[in-house]
Formats: sequence, C-alpha cells, structure tokens
Amino acid sequence: MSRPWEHDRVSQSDNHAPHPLAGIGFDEARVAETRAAGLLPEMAARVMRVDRGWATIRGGGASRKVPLKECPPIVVGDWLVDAGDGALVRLERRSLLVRRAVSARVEPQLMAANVDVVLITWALDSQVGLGRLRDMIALARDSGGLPVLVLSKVDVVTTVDDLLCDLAGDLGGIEVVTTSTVTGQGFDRLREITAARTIVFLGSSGAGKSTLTNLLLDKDIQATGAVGRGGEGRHTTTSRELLPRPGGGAVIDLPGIRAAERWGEDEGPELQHLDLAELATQCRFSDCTHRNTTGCALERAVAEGVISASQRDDYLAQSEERASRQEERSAAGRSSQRARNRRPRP
Ligand SMILES: Nc1nc2c(ncn2[C@@H]2O[C@H](COP(=O)(O)OP(=O)(O)OP(=O)(O)O)[C@@H](O)[C@H]2O)c(=O)[nH]1
Ligand SMILES: [Mg+2]
Ligand SMILES: [Zn+2]
Repeated sequence: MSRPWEHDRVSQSDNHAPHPLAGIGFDEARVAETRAAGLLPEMAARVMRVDRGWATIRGGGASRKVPLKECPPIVVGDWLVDAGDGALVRLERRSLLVRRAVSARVEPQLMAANVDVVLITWALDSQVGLGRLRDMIALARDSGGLPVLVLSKVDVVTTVDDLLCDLAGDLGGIEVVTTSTVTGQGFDRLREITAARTIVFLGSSGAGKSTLTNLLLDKDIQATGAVGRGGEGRHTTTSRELLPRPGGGAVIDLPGIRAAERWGEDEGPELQHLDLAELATQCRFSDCTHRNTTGCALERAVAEGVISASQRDDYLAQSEERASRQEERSAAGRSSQRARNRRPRP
C-alpha cells in the first residue's frame, strides 16, 4: 500500500522541501503568503533582536545585522523578506504583544510579534499587586497569541488555591500551569504547550522567565538573577531576544516589566496606525506636533517616502481626536471628584 509521504516524494518537486526557517516558524502559509506578494520565500528572515540602530535578522544561511533605518518598523519576531532590490518588506503580523509605553507620552511599546503562545509568568511568592498580573493577562489576550498562565516557584508556597480564587474572574479559557525548578513540576506540560511554536515569556522581574527559557532551550543561555528583598528581581535580562530551540520552535525572553498597561482599542491608534505611532516615538522632540517641524521623525518619514503625507494626516487626526477625548474624560473625572468633595459629610 502506498503511504501518503511516499506519494508526496514522487509527485512533488524540491520546492516542497521544508523551508530553511521552518524550524523557527516559517510555515507553509508563510511560504504561500510570500509568493502571493510576488516575493521569494528563500529571501525571508526573522528578526532575532533589535538594538539601538540595528536589527539582527536570521535568514536561510546565517544571521546578519541591518541598520534599522533600512527596515520598516519592526520588533523581535517579525518576518522580513528582501525584495531583491535591497528593500525589506515586513510580512503581516499574526500576533503582536504591545503595551502602553512607560513614559509621559501616549505611545505604544511593541514587545514581540508573531508569537503563538504568550506565557504570562508569575512567581507564587511575588509581592507585586495582582493588578499587574491582571494587566498582563489582558495584554496577552489582546496579542492574538494563546495566553497561558505559568505560576512559577510552586515549591515555595503551600497552596495556589487562594490565588486561583482571586483570579477566577480573569482566567476564562486560560490554562494554568504550575512549575517548580526544585521538583520539575509542570515541565512536561510546558514542553507540550510550547513544542515547535514561537513563545514569549511575559512577567515581572524575578518571575523565572529566563530560568524557564533555559529549560526549554535545554541549555543555560540566558543569565538568571536572585530576587532582592523587595520581592522583585533585579532586571537581569535587559534585551528582547528570539532564541531558536534545538528541536524546533523559538523562545522570546523579555526583560521583566513593571507595568503592563493596555494599549487597546480605546486608548491607542488602530493596528494600522501602529507603525506611525512607533515612528512618532522616535521623534526627538518631546512636545512635537509632528506637523511642519524640521527634524521631526514623521516629517522625515514623509520626505523619504516611507509613509505618505495622507497616512501621516490620518494618523495625526486620529491621535488628536483621541487626546481630546482623554482630556474630556479626565476633566469629567476631576469635576465629579470636586462634586464628591463638596458633598457634606453625614
Ligand atoms: N525556588 C524557586 N526558585 C526559582 C524557580 N524558578 C526560578 N527561580 C529563581 O528565581 C530567580 C529569578 O529567576 P530569573 O529566571 O532570573 O527571573 P526573570 O523572570 O528572568 O527575571 P528578569 O530577567 O530580571 O526579568 C532566580 O534566582 C531563579 O533561580 C522555581 O521554580 N523555584
Ligand atoms: Mg530574565
Ligand atoms: Zn515630530
């Protein structure tokens, strides 16, 4: 009897040999998508890390560094395809982990793209308020990846029931895995959930993200650090990096975060404007209107043809509208606060 894979071998050309980047996620759908865009799948590369001014990308051969100014806006996990003339095209993001940047300006901070699973990592001895965990769950849900809650260091507590009870309203549909490096609990399930996928660890400093990253890599690649008296770690991991796993799949280890404020529909620009919002964050003027300002990042992007003037105008109109809505909301908040203060005490 003929077995399906033998039949495959006879009838299909070498085109169907696995793509050299299949191991880190360039699947058949990506191959098809690239061809449909008139691009060559063999020119694809994944963004492994982004440093100041440079991106490290891995193509079929080796890794190489490209200046960020030659790239579309990217974040670790993105797929780029060299269009042949040196121009790099970014493929559509299947998922995007993004939060509101920790800064005075209202800006998004992109954390990782094209992740299949977001492992929200929470140390069971954490002294951080549960609000941050709830915020992280919301970010993970927004991302488009599959959220999974990892409760680490189960060896240091007597029960997880109280926490699960407190979180009951937040966990709908989210699998919870408890882990311990002391007993090995949860490791098999973690390996199952993450096999051959791109995953990202999201959590506070000291949650055990790098420890679990090393577990999944079967190698101590990421440095880990002791937790201080304050109950949080010391921000041992400082860059976002995509690390291929020996048996297929990839892990993105992130630096610990202190805040996970949502960048949702309500707060931020629509997904199609995220690139412009990113560009705006690169503007060196902190109070820029991004209109007719020499040296402005958006102005330059228009001049260089990276974006069109009408795209810029759309984005600015939308963000101005948003700012005035926020202004109204906080004015309303202040006046109702005043009204409450005026109310006579019983
Ligand atoms: N008891 C116990 N300790 C653990 C466990 N997992 C991690 N740790 C310890 O927790 C500390 C912090 O772990 P890391 O992996 O460095 O934490 P991180 O989340 O990567 O922290 P940042 O890089 O600072 O964001 C280290 O001392 C680990 O050895 C666990 O399951 N049980
Ligand atoms: Mg770390
Ligand atoms: Zn500007």
